[in-house]
Order: sequence, then C-alpha cells, then structure tokens
Amino acid sequence: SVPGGGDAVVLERRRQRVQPPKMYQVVLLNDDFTPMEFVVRVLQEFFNKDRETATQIMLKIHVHGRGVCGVYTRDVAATKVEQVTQAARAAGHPLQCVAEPVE
Ligand code: TYC
Repeated sequence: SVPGGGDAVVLERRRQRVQPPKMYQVVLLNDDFTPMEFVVRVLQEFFNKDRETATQIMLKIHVHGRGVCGVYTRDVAATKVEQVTQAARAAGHPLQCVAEPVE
C-alpha cells in the first residue's frame, strides 16, 4: 500500500483485462448452379464489399471451391449465414454458406 491508493488502481486494471472474443470466418462454397452475378450481389449486400472486390472473391470461390467472405464474432457470423442462405433459397439457388472458427 502506498499513499494515494496505487494498489487499488493496479487491482482494478487487472480485473478489467478481458479475453478477446473467439472469431468465426464466414465461407461461401462453390456450386455449378448459382449465377456468378447473384454471388457478387451477396458479397456486396451482406459482406459490404465493393463490386470489384466482390467479383474477385466470387471468382476465387469459383476456381478454388471456397472462399472467406468475412470474419466476425459468433452471433454476427451466424446471422450472416442465415441471411445469405435465406436470400439464396428465396431466389431458388443452392448456394452454401457456413461459419467456422478461426484457428
Ligand atoms: N460456379 C458458379 C457458376 O459457374 C458461380 C459460383 C461462384 C457459385 C461462387 C457459387 O459460391 C459460389 N455459375
């Protein structure tokens, strides 16, 4: 204990140190049926990509089979998967979207 309550300040700082949240990457999978334009629009609307970036990601998925669209906390990632899946089904496309923990 020192004049001025220095010990209390140290204890308070330790208590406030918290763990960073576990992060999840949202991944789109390639298929033979979903139109390229639909995927580009999904990347713009739900993942806030500009059209050029969205096109690059879509083509990467088309060639390599899958691609990361964004990295989010668990609840946000789950919501993205839900929104993309709903939009794809509503449009009659089989597009697959999944969330997986970041290593
Ligand atoms: N392979 C699709 C086509 O040729 C395009 C596509 C890209 C589909 C990315 C899904 O996640 C995907 N129309």
